[in-house]
Amino acid sequence: MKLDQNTILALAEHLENAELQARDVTMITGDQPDMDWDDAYAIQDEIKRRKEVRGHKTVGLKAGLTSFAKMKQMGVATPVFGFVSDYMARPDGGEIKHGELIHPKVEAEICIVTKAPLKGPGCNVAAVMAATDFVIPAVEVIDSRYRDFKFDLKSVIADNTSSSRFVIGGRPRDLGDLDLRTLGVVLEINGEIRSMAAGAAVLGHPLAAVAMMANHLGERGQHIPAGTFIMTGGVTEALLVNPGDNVLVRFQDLGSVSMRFV
Ligand code: 0L1
Ligand code: MG
Repeated sequence: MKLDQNTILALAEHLENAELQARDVTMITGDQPDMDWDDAYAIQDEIKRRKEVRGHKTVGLKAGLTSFAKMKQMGVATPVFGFVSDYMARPDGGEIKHGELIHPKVEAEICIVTKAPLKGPGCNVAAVMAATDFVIPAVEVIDSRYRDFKFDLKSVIADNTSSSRFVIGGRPRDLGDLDLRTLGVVLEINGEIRSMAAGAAVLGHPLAAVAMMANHLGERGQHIPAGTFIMTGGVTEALLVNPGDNVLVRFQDLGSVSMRFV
């Protein structure tokens, strides 16, 4: 680690305030060019600690930048990992207040809930399959706190991978009834098809993102507990939304997820 504890605490407060006040900020590595990956995750951990101290529950984990489309969109080659809190959840078919966010984008995600702990290193897709309780679809609303989306990966990790809102919908299905690689996803905004993809867009298999997450946590002496909701990453590129937009995502075999931005 390159940053001292006071700097980590100050940067976590700075980024969390930007999230809660829907105020954009400049990329933090601009002022902290020596910041390393451990510093970035330490800032994210401190943001999680701050939320939990205020009584918010951490209700899920997420992998981000896992699809070839998103990696291309963001010009990166490595996934990132973050978390979602209880207050970020919105009901399927409900409203999301655009004014509470900076410049939200939507992305369709194949998610799982685990029924057994997953521990790295050495976690692979088969181990994740054995630990999967059920599959469920969601739409993630990401909202980078960085002005004009100008950031690098370390800044994104510190900013809890742009987590802001998420909507779980559709219906839970057993993994054995699905082929997540060929599972099709169609994303519409205001009735217009804006993006289409299959599950294999996420690292060849969406559960590969979960294996990478378990291995990432294993390096830090952590694991994925049983009963964890995990978002495997957007299958498509992320799409900007405006007030008044209706978003509908149809997931093959899993039903649909919708929301309206007001
Ligand atoms: O969920 C994600 O894919 C995280 C994306 C982080 C970068 C961004 O805000 O686009
Ligand atoms: Mg995502």
